[in-house]
Amino acid sequence: MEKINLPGDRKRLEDFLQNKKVDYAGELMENVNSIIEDVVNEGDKALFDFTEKYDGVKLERLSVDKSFLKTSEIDEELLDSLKVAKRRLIDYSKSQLDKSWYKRNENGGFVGEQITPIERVGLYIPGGRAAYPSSVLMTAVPALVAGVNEIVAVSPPGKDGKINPTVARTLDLCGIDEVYSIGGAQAIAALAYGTETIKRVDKIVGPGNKYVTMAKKLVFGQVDIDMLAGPSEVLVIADETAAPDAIASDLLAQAEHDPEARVVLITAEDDIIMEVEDELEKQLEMLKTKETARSSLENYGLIIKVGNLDEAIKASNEIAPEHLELIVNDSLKYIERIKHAGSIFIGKWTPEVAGDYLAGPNHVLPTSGTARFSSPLSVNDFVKSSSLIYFTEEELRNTFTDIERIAESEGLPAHASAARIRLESTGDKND
Ligand code: HSO
Ligand code: ZN
Repeated sequence: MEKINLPGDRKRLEDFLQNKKVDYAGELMENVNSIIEDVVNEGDKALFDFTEKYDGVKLERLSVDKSFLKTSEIDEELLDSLKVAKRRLIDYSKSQLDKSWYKRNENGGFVGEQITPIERVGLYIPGGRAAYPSSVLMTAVPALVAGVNEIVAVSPPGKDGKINPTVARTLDLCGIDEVYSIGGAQAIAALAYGTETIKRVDKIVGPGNKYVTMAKKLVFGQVDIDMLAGPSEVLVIADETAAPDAIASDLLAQAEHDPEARVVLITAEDDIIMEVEDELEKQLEMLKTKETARSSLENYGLIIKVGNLDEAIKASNEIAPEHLELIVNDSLKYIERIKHAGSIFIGKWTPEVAGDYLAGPNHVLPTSGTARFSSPLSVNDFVKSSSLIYFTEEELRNTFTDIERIAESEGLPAHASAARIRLESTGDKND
């Protein structure tokens, strides 16, 4: 892992932050745009063609057999653990859900918000290395709790034309039975615009590779999307009380996701740095995923030596990491000073992986510094609100002069009269 000192190596931190930005222009955009156009123009045919080209398999049909979802092989104990995770996620999502509200005014009217679920949502579940059952739960559960009527999923097929069996059974665990074995930008296009077989959705959620992410960016507006996810990140702030082996294993847990995963350690302690580096070497050797993890650490790993905890927090706020671990004495004391982070893991007993699987909060989190302005995926991403306005005659009498004045200043006389005429009208007397 690269090592820098702060505040001295400020320039290097800036490069690191710059390096995290995903390039959403150029060739990638053109390629993905042309995939989307083909799906819009040719529908199902384009989906079959792209699946053959990119996934190397000739599909007979796009939709996944319901019986495959129900009967795919899964370890029964794993299924039990997924049920535990699901229950805890449901619980968290329920507490999180925005409720409709009304506020009466003194004239007997009210204003408020009515919350309604989005009708139809598409979940993108990656294939290959990132075909995680936990990501099925993280995207499906909040949609279920929000009351979304139709939840469909897409996931790329393997060479046998089938989606990952564990993913399939987890979808079944969530009661999702409309599933298509397509992936990549073409799947996003199909969800956004619809084809002969696939009815378009209102919102697409879930992580994917850079093609998927670019496609989500390009279809935004036609549909809503959750976020643009970059490679996963963890940042650990550690003091002298932190256990180096735990720090190292948390860094590795992120690094093993992706050769481009970003892992950062910030500490004021030279001893911690040395011991963590030793631990990393030791633990890496034992990992099946060591190649991926090593390449993440070598290319994107960063150790930042600071003078004290204040500087550590300042640097962390600048980085705005997806996951932030506070492994310091009296950790609760620092929570409010963390301004930008997707998810904050507090204290030595809280490994980031608890959040990946079953703590309750969502593991779909803002990456690449976007925690500065966005939040974890939540049940509230699956609802929307309509504002409610109920005026009584009194309330209108009270306010029409102001309405009139503003309308006239905007040069809109029909606006002024729409407020005035009701008070002068002798017609309809109902309320
Ligand atoms: N740490 C990943 C989520 C994940 N981990 C899924 C294991 N499975 C990004 O938040
Ligand atoms: Zn993870």
